[in-house]
Amino acid sequence: MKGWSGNIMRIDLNRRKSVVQGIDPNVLASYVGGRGLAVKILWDELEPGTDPLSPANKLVLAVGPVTAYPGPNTGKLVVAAKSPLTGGYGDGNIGSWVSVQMRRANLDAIVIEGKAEKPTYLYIENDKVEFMDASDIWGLDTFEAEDRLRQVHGNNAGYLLIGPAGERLVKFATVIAQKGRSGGRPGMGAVMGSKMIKAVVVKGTKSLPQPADPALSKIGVDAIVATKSKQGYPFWMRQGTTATVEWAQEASVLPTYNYSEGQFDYFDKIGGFMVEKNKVMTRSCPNCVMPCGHVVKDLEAQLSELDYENIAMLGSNLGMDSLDKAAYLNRLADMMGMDTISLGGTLSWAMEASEKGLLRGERLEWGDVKAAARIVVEIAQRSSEIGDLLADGSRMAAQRIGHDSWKFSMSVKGLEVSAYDCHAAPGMALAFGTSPIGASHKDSWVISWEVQTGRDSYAPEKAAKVIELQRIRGGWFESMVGCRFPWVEVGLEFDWYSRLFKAATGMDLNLANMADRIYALIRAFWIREYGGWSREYDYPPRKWFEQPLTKGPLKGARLRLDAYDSLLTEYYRQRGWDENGVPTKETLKSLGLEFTIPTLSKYVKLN
Ligand code: PTT
Ligand code: SF4
Repeated sequence: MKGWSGNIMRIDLNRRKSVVQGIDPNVLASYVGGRGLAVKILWDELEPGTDPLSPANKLVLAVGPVTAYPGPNTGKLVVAAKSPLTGGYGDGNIGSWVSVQMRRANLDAIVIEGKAEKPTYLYIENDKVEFMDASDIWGLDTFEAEDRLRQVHGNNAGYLLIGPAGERLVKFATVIAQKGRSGGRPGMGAVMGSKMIKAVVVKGTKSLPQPADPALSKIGVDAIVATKSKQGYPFWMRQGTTATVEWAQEASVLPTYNYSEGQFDYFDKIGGFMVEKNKVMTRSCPNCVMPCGHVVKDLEAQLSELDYENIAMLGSNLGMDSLDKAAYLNRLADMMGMDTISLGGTLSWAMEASEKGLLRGERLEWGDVKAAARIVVEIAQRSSEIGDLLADGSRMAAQRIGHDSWKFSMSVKGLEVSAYDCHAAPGMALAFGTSPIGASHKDSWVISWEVQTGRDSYAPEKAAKVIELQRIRGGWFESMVGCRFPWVEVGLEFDWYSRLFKAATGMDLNLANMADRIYALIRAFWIREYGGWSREYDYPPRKWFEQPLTKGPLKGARLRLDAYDSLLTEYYRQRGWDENGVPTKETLKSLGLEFTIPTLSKYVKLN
C-alpha cells in the first residue's frame, strides 16, 4: 500500500524481544493510523477488564499516512493505552521528532507490552530494539533526562520521556518531548512508568514510505504557502493560542476559581498580550510552519513554554494573578511529566475543598503559588498525604475524602475538563460530555461557533455541529496524524487534507464513515471496559447545573439538566446510538464493526 509503511513493531518487555510484522491493509484502509489504529489494536488485543497499570496493558505509539510528509505541521504522533485515570480509552497527540523518525524507520505503530525488570529505556533504530539500562536517569526530571540521552544518541534521534510523575504512577502523568510538548492527558506517562520505561528513543535511516502520487510534495508545499498567506497568520505568530485568554474573558468562559466563574479580574496579567511582551522565543514540533510554543521566563527566571490551556488552568483557575506564576507551575509540570489541565483541575478542586474545610490539616489558598508549587512536586513524587491524594486526579480524590466533593470535581469520566467554562455553553458541555477520552476540548471545540450563533440554545444543530467537529478533529487529525492548527486556527481549507490523503494513499477520504467507525469503536471499548453503560457517564460536571455564575455579564447563568438530556438524546440519535449511548447493531454493521457485537452483547442489550 502506498503512503503507509505497512509495518508494526511489537516490543515485549517481559521477554526483552521485539518483532516487526506487517499490518493487514484492510485495517489501514479502515482505521487510517494514529487513534484509529490504536483503538483497533487495543480492542483486539487487550483482555476485557485489563488493569491499566499492569504489564498486560499496551502502550501504542502510532503515526499516519500523512505524518512527516511535506505539508503544514505533519510532525506529530498519537500515544494511546487503556487509561489509569478514566478506566477507558486514552490517548494524546504529541509533537515530537519520534513521529518523523518512526516514518523513516518505516513503522506505522510501535506497541509496547509487558514490564521491564528494572528501569529501562528503549533505543529503536529502524527495526532493531536495544533494551538499555536507565538506572542512572530513573528519578530525573524530563529536562535533565532528555539532556543526558541526547549526549548519548545525538540530535538526529527522537525522544519521548516520562518524569517522576510517570515513575510514581500519577494517574495524569504524560509523556514529554522537547522540554515542553506533553501528550497523553489520561495517564499515558503512568502506563509507560508502570512498564519501567523511562524513555523511547527512535532513529530511522530509511526513506519515507513511497506516496501514491509524486505530486504529494508539491501539494504539501502549496498547502504550506496557503497556510502562511492566511489573514490570521501574522497575529497567530505573535500570540498563538495564548490570545484565547482575552477571548475567553470577553465571552465569560475563562475558568476561574475551579470553574465557579467565567471571568478573572487579572486576566490581562496572564493574557496573550502579556505573553507577547515577555516572550523569549518560540518552539515548535517538527515540520511546523506556525509555532505555538511561546516561551517566557517564570517566577524563578527559568524558561517555560506556554499555551492557552496551561495559562488558564494554572492561572485564572487557581487565582494566580501573574503570568510568571502560571509559567512556574507549568514548567514544574513539564519537568515532572504531568498534564497541566488535570493538574490545574485537581489543584483547583483541592483549593475549593480546602476553602470548604474538607481537607484535613491542609490549607491551600487561591493564588498561593508557593504552596501550589510544593504540592505539584509532592504529587509527582507521591511524597505527602495530600500529594498522594491528588495524584489520582480530582474524581478519585473526591471519592477518597467522601462528602459531596465529587460535585465540584470538574471532570467527565475522570478526566478533568479543559479550560472552557460551560455555565452558558451547552454545546461545549455536550462536547466535553461525549469526548472519547473524557472531558477534552480536542475533539470538538464548538464553543467559538456557539458563542457567535447563540449560546442559550439547546437546538439539534448543536448536536450536529459537535459531531461535525468530532469527525474532523477527533477523526481526521488524530488519525492522519498531524496538527490541526493550520485548519482550526488560521483557516486552511479542509480540502487540502483530502488532497494530501489522496496523494499519499491513492484513496479518496470518506471522512464521516472513517471517523464514525473510530468513534463507535472507542465507545465499544469504553462499554466493554466499564462492563456496561449509562448515559450519565456523558454528563458534564454537576457544578454547571447546580451552581450559577455569581458575577459578570452572565451572572445567574447555569445549564438546564432536562434540556441537556434532550440534547444528549439528539446527539445519540444523530450518531445512530440508542437512548443509553450504545451504538445500535445496525450502526455497528454499517461501519464494519460487526465483530464487536458478540462482546458488547455480554454487557448491554444491543438494539
Ligand atoms: C494536549 C493538552 C493541551 S491542548 C495543552 S495546551 W492546547 C496542555 N499542554 C501541556 C503542556 O504544555 N505541558 C504539560 N505538562 N501538560 C500539558 N497538558 C495539556 O495538553 C499541543 C498543541 C496544542 S496546545 C493543542 S490545543 C492542539 N492539540 C492538538 C490535538 O489534540 N490534536 C491534533 N491533531 N493537533 C493538535 N494540535 C495542537 O497541539 P495531548 P503537544 Mg499535546 C507545555 O497532547 O495529550 O493531546 O494534550 O501535544 O505537542 O504539546 O501540542 O492550548
Ligand atoms: Fe506543534 Fe503548535 Fe506547530 Fe501544531 S502549531 S505543529 S502544536 S508547534
